[in-house]
Amino acid sequence: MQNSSKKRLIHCITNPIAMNLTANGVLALGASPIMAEHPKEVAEITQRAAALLLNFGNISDTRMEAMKIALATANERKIPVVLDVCGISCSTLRKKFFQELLLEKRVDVIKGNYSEILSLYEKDYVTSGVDAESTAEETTVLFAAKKLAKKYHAMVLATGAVDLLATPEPESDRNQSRDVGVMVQKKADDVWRQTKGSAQLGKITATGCLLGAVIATFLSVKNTATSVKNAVSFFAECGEKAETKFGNGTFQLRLLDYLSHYEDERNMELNTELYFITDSSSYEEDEFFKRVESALEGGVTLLQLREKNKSTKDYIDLATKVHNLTKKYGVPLIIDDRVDVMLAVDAEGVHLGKEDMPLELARKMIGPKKILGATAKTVEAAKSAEKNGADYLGVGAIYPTTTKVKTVLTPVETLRDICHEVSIPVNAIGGLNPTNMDVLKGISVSGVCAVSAIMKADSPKEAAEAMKKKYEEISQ
Ligand code: TZP
Ligand code: MG
Repeated sequence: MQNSSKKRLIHCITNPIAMNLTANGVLALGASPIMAEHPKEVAEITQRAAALLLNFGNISDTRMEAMKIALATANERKIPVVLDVCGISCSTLRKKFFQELLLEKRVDVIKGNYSEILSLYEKDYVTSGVDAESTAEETTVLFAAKKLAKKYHAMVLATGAVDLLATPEPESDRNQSRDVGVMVQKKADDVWRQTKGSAQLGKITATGCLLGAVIATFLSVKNTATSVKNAVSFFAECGEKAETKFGNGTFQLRLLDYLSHYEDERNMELNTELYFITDSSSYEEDEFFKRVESALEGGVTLLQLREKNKSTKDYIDLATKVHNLTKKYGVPLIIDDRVDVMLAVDAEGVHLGKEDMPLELARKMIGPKKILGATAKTVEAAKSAEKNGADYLGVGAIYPTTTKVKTVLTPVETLRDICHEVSIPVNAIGGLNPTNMDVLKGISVSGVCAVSAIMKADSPKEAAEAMKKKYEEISQ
């Protein structure tokens, strides 16, 4: 994860059958597992954790007590929580405990297989064991998942041959953390399905429980529906790659191997909070690099190299040097306009406007893992960019820009509507600086973009710090 040498702690209160695999899976992802479950120590542990996993498998009195305490601590501290309702369809005790646990507290994700999710919705639904095959139709499970998402204000993941994720309906008040705030304001029918995975996952005990921990680990970086989708997709891909004719034991080892390739395979995390877009036109190269590095020191989370007048060769040369700097700070580099330059320097992403390469084509060329950014000035353009593969949107100009960019102003009302209509991060852009960002208050933008406020500042570092601080203040 970005700029962090310290590993994120993932607190897993789970069943003994799953503990070893879960702990190894979290380690494979580069995070640090802790399986503490003594009721007298869990509050202390949870408060230091970056995410909490509660798993109902093989439940015991001790773990039930520990889960209540850990969940209260996680809610207080706004720590993301995944609740795996393992085995709930065959146990009245677990059903009652679920109701008790969620009476006053909330979780971010409720996860179960089709039977488990159905049994939360249909009071009389009972199965004979934790691995019970469900014959339920996808549409029936989806209906239940949507209702549950609304009732518990949580994302509901139903796993099966087709994995289904329902996200909750909009809420009037923005509660919990900022990211949850973004998530709950989305459309009611925000449903996601995926068909990837391997039947061999079902041959190893506790792989489903491990997925819960993988989701918690992804949520520990960013608490959004996108993180859940990425976790589920990544896990399914690891399962597919691990498939082997050799046997179940080898499959389990291969699964852990692929999970441990996560750090190499993924791009750096997309965090658009403070998106700095460069403009080298007024500076000698040395001064330009000094300013870029100073901005990185100030906590920029995403950096776009934006060159309109350079030859291909000069663009590539500059991008290579800037990439060396951004890598040092663990910040993804986005190349403006040019898919070829992005590919040439293996930057983390590319940003495209409506005159540039169409998004679907760009996505095909850059593959699924690179970051694809798009400019959108209307709700319609935003929805179509999301559909065509964009990972984030830049929306503006909110204020007139002092750069040479020719752009029309975008009303903040349009920005607000776009934020409601798409699930990907939306950033505001155009003339923004710490003194005029209050206009974004109450709009669920995922971050702000700036050229001049940082590029032209006496100290880009201090300007970046001030902008980040202001963004944090307005996004409370
Ligand atoms: N798109 C809309 S406004 C803009 C772009 C690229 C430039 C933003 O620059 P500044 O200096 O933050 O106004
Ligand atoms: Mg462009």
